[in-house]
Amino acid sequence: MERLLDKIDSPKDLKALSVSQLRQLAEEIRQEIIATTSCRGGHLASSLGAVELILAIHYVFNCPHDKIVFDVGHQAYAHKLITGRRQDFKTLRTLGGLAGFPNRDESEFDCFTTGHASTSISSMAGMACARDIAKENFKTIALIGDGSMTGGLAFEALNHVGHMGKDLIVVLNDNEMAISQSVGALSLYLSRLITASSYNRFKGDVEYILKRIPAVGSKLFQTAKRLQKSAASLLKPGSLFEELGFKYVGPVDGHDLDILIETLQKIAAFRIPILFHVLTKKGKGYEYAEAEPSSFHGIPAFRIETGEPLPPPGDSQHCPHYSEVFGKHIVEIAKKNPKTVAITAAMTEGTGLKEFAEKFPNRFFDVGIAEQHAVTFAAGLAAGGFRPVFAVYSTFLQRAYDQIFHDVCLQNLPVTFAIDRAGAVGQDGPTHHGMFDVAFLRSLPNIVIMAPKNGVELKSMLDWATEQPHPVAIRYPRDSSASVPQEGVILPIEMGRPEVIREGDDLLIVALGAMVDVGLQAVEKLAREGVNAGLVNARFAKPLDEKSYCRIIEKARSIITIEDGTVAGGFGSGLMGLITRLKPEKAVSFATLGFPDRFIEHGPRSALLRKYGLSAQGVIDAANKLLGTRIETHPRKN
Ligand SMILES: Cc1ncc(C[n+]2csc(CCOP(=O)(O)OP(=O)(O)O)c2C)c(N)n1
Repeated sequence: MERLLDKIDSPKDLKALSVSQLRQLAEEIRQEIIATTSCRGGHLASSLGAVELILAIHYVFNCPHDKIVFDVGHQAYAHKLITGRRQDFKTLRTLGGLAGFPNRDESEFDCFTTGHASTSISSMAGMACARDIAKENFKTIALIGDGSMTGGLAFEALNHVGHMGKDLIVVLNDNEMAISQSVGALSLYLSRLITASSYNRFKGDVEYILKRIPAVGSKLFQTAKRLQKSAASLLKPGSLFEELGFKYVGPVDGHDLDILIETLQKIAAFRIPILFHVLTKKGKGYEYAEAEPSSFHGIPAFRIETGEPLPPPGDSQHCPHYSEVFGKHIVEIAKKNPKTVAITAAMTEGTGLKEFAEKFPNRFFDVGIAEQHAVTFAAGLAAGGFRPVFAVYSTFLQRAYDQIFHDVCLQNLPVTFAIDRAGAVGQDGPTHHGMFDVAFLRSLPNIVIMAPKNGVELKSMLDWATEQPHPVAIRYPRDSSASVPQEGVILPIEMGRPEVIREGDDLLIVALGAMVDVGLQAVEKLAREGVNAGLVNARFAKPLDEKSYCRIIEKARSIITIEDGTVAGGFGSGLMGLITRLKPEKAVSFATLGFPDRFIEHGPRSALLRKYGLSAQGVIDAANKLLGTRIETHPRKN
């Protein structure tokens, strides 16, 4: 049977459909999303939960004239499918294919590029103000989840924009989940609104029944009403949002297209700030995602029939990822030191803190999507004599730069930052790559920045970091932790000191973290071609121990640094600065390998590393340039 979806090239095509056809379309969209994410991975559960909501918004409003901003944007697959990207949807998250999030460069229907949480109300309100100054006429709508509503930025926006009285709409997509269960007072408040709404419905039913009891019914009704009065005022729905200047509408069933469309049509007629509270089920329509919405939040490719994740290509024996190594070891550290406390900003599973949370509930804090608060909260814990470890993805730590400066580094407090997803993360793309942590942390006094070459070294670094009297950041990628085989005795971690893995006279390769593996492969290939290259595992991006580097570079004429991050202000530029300072008379040719000074697209991590020369071949190409040789190590075709 021909699908309705195959005839939808733009949201205009929706308008010709009846509501029952929209229901069929919703089902077809779900199947398409499940089929594509089963091959490509992606944000399945959130996207399944928002299908009817997205259809209803597009049905009532006129995008791209009206502006819809998706918070995070991980729920926007249905939007992509009905805005002219259906044919390309199968390329989702692949190199050169559709992005996993809304992107202004991808479509005129994506009015704002997103990926990080809690930005939608601010940006949508900015568009509303721009519209009014320019005397234009369109609607602006922010679609935000209850998890993203816990972010400070969303609160700041609510505080600012409600009272401006502008014509704008916030649609609150409440599934009572962030990645895990939503946390905090706002989440409790939203639950009370839901309960209040069932209470109000229940109250309506009671009134209906009492009034129909002959003779006494009306009296009973009056008495019941008096009794209810005080409780009812407590349960007045949406009063928090009303106080902030919004007209609160809801809560309504976010999978009921009739009610969604009817309510949105009414809302569209208003020209005031509206908060429309919608209840949805995360993972709706796919039994495994409904049963385990957290696991299906962001997933790798999976088997549709069973919901089981497929092993990544080439991963024959499972080797623990850095996050897993971190998660297990921080539990060991906490067992030994009762002062160890752990913090996450709504990423318990992703950062590997699940076991810690179960074993030490009193020493574990999920603060919600609130990275700024997490850092200052950690600083407070450290000032109170504890050893906080904030496990966070590199890209989300960017939110908290001022807090790292003002609350941690300036006071030299012993907070450990376990920076996961450093470097290229892969399919989530530029909003999620962890390119900048070394560059932005390196300029702050007091903080020490480290990167392990493998899982064993990550453990030693964690042991060391959690004993230091100052802040320490340890960065590691979204990757398997056994990249570099561990042989022999592990040298103890000493402040700023690198580890010499191999001596060599012709060329020196200094690699940071997981890039040691790339260096090792290059060194071995070069050795086969008669080039004697040395390899150093930097261990530290800051500080760089002068004595060690003085000795290491003594004979080196050509140096290549490799790092999984931006070269602009990164580790390589730090080392180059040190060498020119230490040996101004020495003529050294230098190449810094890393990601270039621009935003890096989405695609598999391994493909991105190859594309940007962070591979054995990339190092050999750089060596050729520096040494003026032409070493050919590409496999030859016979
Ligand atoms: C600043 C920031 N921190 C963390 C994340 C990771 N993250 C992506 S979605 C998400 C949960 C969002 O919950 P909600 O807004 O309720 O949407 P749902 O997935 O439940 O539909 C989190 C924590 C992020 N995108 N941005």
